[in-house]
Amino acid sequence: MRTQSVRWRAAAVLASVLLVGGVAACGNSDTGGGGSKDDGKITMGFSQVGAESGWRTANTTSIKESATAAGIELKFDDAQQKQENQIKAIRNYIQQKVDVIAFSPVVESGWDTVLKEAKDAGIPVILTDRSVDSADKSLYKTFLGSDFVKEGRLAGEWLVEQKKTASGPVNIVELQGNTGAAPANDRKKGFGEAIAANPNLKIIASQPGDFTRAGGKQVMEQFLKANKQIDVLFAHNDDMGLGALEAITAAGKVPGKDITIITVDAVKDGMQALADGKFNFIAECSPLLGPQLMDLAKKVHAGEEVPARIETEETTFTTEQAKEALPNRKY
Ligand code: GYE
Repeated sequence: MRTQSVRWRAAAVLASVLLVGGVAACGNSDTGGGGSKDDGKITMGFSQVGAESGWRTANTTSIKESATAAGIELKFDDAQQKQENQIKAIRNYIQQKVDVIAFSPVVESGWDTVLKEAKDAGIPVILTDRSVDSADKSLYKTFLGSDFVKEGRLAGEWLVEQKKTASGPVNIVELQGNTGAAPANDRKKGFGEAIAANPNLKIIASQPGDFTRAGGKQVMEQFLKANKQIDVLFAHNDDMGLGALEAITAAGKVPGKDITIITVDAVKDGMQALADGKFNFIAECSPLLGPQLMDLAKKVHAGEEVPARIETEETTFTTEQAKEALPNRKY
């Protein structure tokens, strides 16, 4: 008897889930073409920046795993750091009438047209990791990601504190992320604002290294050739910092001692370099955005209001803190 009633209840629950799912799907197609399938399953089209860094790899894994866990069907495209590929992928998703489009825009500008196309098709868009500079905020539902200005500021404030007794100029070189990317623009801004507190701190060279190890190595080699005295490197991510380590060592200098190295992200390899004393400070940027993204997709699909901006919680690490955190680091 007991098993029977349990079974009956399970069947009732299943029926109501299917019903709610069906209604949600119909509701969505009423809004103008998104979510044409009536199977109650949410389909997300996701356009990823690329595979340029350890951060990105961890972010992709988080998104794929969370989609599976949330029962969301994921269509995934790697844009290889090219905006044109992202626009193509988004147009494909519109054509396929996915329920939700999510993407991490490689650069900040130039999205209005394609975002308008998605809006006209009734498909909600969620920005994740990086944002766009569109004036029309109705073109997307929400932006989930870090405060990159804050990361740059935290990096700069740490340096100001370290160099507060410096009596002469402190020469800083900066490895930027890819040109036009939100984290490159914002980290530069935050860092610059913070170090303005001490006029001895001067950025003597600043170039994009595209967030890659190869880019970081190559640009650091140029910096070392062109500048006799480099005291500090600020790299917009761990990978560029890791690439720069090779160039610094090859130039006969000791990273972390002859040159103070500050980075952003705190992926495992970066944290190891910090624990080993090759890096000196990292401002964390979490790539584990998948669970929150899937949750938002469900809410947006169900027509629920979501906050326009959701910020990731983050911290900073010194060498001692990296040693402590490393054993439990997930990415
Ligand atoms: O810091 C970098 C990656 O957009 C926050 O992109 C992300 C950045 C991250 O390539 O490593």
